[in-house]
Amino acid sequence: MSEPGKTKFQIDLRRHLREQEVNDNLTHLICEIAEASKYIINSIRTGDLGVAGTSNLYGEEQLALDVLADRILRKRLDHSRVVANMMSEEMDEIIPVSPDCEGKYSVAFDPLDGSSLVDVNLAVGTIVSIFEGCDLLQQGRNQVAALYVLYGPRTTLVYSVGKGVHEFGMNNLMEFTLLQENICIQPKGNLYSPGGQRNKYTPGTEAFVNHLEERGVKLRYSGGFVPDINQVLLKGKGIFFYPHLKDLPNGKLRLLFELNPMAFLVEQAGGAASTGRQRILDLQPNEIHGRAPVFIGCKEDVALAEEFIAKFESETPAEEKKTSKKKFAG
Ligand code: AFP
Repeated sequence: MSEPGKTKFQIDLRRHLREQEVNDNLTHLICEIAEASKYIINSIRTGDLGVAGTSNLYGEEQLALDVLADRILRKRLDHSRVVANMMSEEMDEIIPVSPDCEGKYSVAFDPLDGSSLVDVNLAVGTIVSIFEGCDLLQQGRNQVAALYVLYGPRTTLVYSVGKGVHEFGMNNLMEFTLLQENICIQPKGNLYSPGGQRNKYTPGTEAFVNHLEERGVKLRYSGGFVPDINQVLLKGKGIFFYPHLKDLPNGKLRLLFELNPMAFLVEQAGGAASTGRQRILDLQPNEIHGRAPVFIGCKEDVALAEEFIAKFESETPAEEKKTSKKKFAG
């Protein structure tokens, strides 16, 4: 129940978390992440768009903004007193924060996903996955919370603690206030976001895309995972995919800090997230930077993708078989 006299949509993030009966430590953690986003926004607006002169584990040149956003979040989490372990796309390994796991959380995050889009002024975002305790190499279905902050024409934050998906907007005082609660995705959509090069699609994905185009589904793709997923969530319809490719059997997106949190949010909104063969949230990661193919959005469209893949690609590629059983290729 919101405070008498306060309309539901003046509720700030901390109050909403309290109304969802989220415990104090997790409430504090989520609010600290929201607080960090204010400094990330500032770095996007005023920061150096150049390169940091370093590269991440993937050998990708780190942009100054990537490194800055990573530092901002890392510092917040470090001093939050409720984090046991953390890791991000920019880190080579898991960073221990506290040996004591009791009442604490482990956090995997992509500090500035899509950062290469900033210099062409397209939307980017921060993606966060939260587990209880010390273990970050758990199946995604064990997450206790997931959220993203979208730095677009407006700055919005979308979170779930397993009780629906809720969107907040940043006001002119840089506070996050409730925009909408219990976001729902329809069973079938009318837009698709196809990642990866079309000429590298495998037969099943190719057949699926042909079917979508014959159905008159519109293509919407920004190159940023956060705005593209946000579009599917807030329009309540659509499917995003970055599939297994002929030369990339595990696709491009990272399981721990891109796919797991978005799969948690989309499933909480009534959608689905699959590798094309199995549920993303059931994947058992064996190493922190593993990748997986992804089809995520309307439940019926994801199921259809799986049908096309099963029909046209009876054999699971050797690479994915090895990956899904033992470890994720880096
Ligand atoms: P960067 O973070 O390197 O810009 O990559 C963004 C991303 O990981 C994800 O946000 C997009 O969905 C995907 O890559 C886009 O990949 P393509 O540029 O190959 O379409």
